Amino acid sequence: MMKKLLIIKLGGAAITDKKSLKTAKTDIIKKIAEQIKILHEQKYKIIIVHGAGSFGHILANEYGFNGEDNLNLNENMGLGVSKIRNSVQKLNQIILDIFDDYNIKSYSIPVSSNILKMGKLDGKLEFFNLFNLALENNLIPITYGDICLNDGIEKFKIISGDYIMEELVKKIDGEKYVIFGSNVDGYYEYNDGEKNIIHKIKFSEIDKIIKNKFDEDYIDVTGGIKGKLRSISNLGKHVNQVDLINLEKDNAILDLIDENIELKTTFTK
Ligand code: IP8
Repeated sequence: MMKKLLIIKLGGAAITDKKSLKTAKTDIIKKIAEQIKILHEQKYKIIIVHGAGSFGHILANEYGFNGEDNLNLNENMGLGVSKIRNSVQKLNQIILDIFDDYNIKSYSIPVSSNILKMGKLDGKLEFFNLFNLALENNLIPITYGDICLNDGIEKFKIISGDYIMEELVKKIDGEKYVIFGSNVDGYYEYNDGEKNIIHKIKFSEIDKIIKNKFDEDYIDVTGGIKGKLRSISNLGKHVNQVDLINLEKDNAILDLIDENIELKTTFTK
């Protein structure tokens, strides 16, 4: 039987300590590696996209890449681009090294090796073929939120892992299962001071939720949970289901695949 392609986002908050510059949660990354290894052995095709966490957002803020259009270019920004790119590459290397310890066949594909066209990844790019080719050869492509050179008014642009997820889902063929891993048990709201996980949300309801109040992480230059919900809403145009789970929990990915997980948010048509 053909196995689905799993496209898994490792959220920055799950794999790094977002408050502490360049601090990876290696224990969590090891837990994830264990599960990826098992799923790959079970013949799932897998693409990994990881966030930048404290290797990207803190520096991005410091150098003025705050989510607004970066039209007011100053000399410092070039230095920022260099430092941010270096730093997210370092996080990628930490993940690759841990995956390597588990003999996971990963293949790193950084988006910053592409020129963006008007702030977007160009659909015609060989870039996406690399993912297909890696998958065909039983490798696990791994990419991440990054800072890229841009052919447009803005010279540099931060590309979030969530946006990459959207593009991958559009451009990679086959049946896909999309998983967003975070450090929370799902999407939650506070009712009378109590935190409540919303277990099921329709893609069509997301716009309404975005207009409501929710937790916003101020150092997240790519929009925090709001940006994530927007991406999930866009993904709803291409897939039937997206699951949001807590990667800090042991075996969260395996339990989700085995339909043996209680706390999660499932987004559906
Ligand atoms: O953590 C952001 O990617 P994200 C990338 O997936 C940078 O939103 C460089 C801040």
